[in-house]
Amino acid sequence: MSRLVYVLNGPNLNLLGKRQPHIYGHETLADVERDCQVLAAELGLQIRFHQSNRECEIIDWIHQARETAGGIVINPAAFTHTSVAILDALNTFDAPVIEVHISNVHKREEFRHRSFVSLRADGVIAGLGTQGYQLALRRLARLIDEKAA
Ligand code: CA2
Repeated sequence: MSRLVYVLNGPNLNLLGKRQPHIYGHETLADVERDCQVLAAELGLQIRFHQSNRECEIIDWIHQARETAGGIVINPAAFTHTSVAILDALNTFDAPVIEVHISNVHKREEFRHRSFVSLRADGVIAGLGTQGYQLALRRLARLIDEKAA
């Protein structure tokens, strides 16, 4: 299986570390990307790290991943709770998907408790801060290794 992993981030996550640090912490998305790249190299993964405020762009990256990737880590941000289109796109992807949320969505407003993406995700990480991305990459590396064995 391909060792290429897409790490996809939804709307407003470009503001990470710049607003609401009490909820999302002090790390910027550039910090998260750097940490993911370092870990990916250790795990023998290659990553494509993207963020968009546009649903269609996220869907296009999922379509690209269908052709090339062995897994997807996705924090769909607010699209988590609204987007059947992202769920449909993920349902066309045959390899593992891990959903990540920096905050514990279950401790927050009721509308954040429902996730369309969780209907497809093989695993969900919430409330572990930005470390959740690294844990998701470790899990994907394990799944890819197991499949290759
Ligand atoms: O906890 C998460 O990772 C979320 O996916 C973040 C989304 C939110 O809509 C989800 O319910 C949970 C919001 C992302 C917005 O990110 C910001 C970061 C810093 C400042 C402002 C927004």
